[in-house]
Amino acid sequence: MQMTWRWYGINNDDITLDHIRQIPGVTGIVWSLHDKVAGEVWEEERIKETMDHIRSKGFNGDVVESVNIHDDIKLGNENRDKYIDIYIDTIRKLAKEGVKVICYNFMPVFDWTRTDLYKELEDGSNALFYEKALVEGINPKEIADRILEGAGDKTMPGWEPERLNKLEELFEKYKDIDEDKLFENLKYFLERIIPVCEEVDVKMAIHPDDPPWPIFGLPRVIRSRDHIKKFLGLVDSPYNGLTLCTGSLGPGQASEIPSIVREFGDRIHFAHIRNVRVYENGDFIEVSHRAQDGNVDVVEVVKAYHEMDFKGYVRPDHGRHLWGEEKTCRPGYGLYDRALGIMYMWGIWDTLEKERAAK
Ligand code: CS2
Ligand code: MN
Repeated sequence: MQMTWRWYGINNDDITLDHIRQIPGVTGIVWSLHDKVAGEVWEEERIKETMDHIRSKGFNGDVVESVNIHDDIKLGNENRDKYIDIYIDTIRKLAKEGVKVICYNFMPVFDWTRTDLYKELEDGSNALFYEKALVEGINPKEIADRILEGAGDKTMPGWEPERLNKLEELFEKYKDIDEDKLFENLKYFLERIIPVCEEVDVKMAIHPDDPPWPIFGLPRVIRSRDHIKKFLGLVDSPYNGLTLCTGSLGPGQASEIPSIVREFGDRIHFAHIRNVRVYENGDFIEVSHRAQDGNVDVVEVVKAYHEMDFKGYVRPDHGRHLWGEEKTCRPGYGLYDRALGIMYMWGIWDTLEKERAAK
């Protein structure tokens, strides 16, 4: 596995590449042009500038997370071809600079959703929390306001204020889009982009929906083993692959994740690994990577990747906020817990490597 770290860019992240260099075994930086809204053109100079900076510190910039998809593509309306052309242009430009994997998601309107960004855990740290009943009864605008308020002056991918200001309009457009229709629109998108990816050798890696169930009446299509199977069949090419996120799938089916990894391993290009604790009423909170701390058995997950000799990219996904860092860090993206998570994953991986060598 190639260990990576999600970094938000020059002047957009308190954690610098010099900090990241001190975390053992991190070879790649997962990046994006975070000021770009979905559907905007990515300029070659900006891509090159970021890649050069990442490389100047000894890292690769092989993975981009994310190039976001314009809602008109998800809606399948008359503007979609224009936005798919722009997406293809970005794929080609990223390929030219050496990018290998693009992570994206196909969630209508919202990216990941939480009700509380700083919920306190027993140990005094705090983390992202989801209260199921609250989301079932609340107006989506209120959730958006909570998230934006919690993020303060930090940009939050998927929660762009420009877009959220038009929430009612957006919801109106989605009213006739059900799961089948969304799959159809996803297929249309893939059929246009995957041939280009094959030509320029860039792998697409869709991220599961978070939480893995429909919210606010919006369909969600990447949320279980069966949905993943269907997705991979839409265009059966290794370039049409997955970002397998244990944290996103966790609240729905934590115990099945190791078998999902084994089943779809050859189509997983990027692994997000983290743990969640799921309560009986469906609420969940993000916890440390340690298997005992939550419902995702991270030891079994890493074992599954090791068995298949996984050569793809891995990153710790979210972390708890530790030692007061919530005052400065982007929610879910502090330094300490993600670094601890990396050491946990290496501990498992290196032990398995030694065992294998001794056999
Ligand atoms: C990420 C997602 O922070 C996170 O939860 O895992 O926002 C992810 O980047 C997107 O869904 C992928 O497009
Ligand atoms: Mn993830």
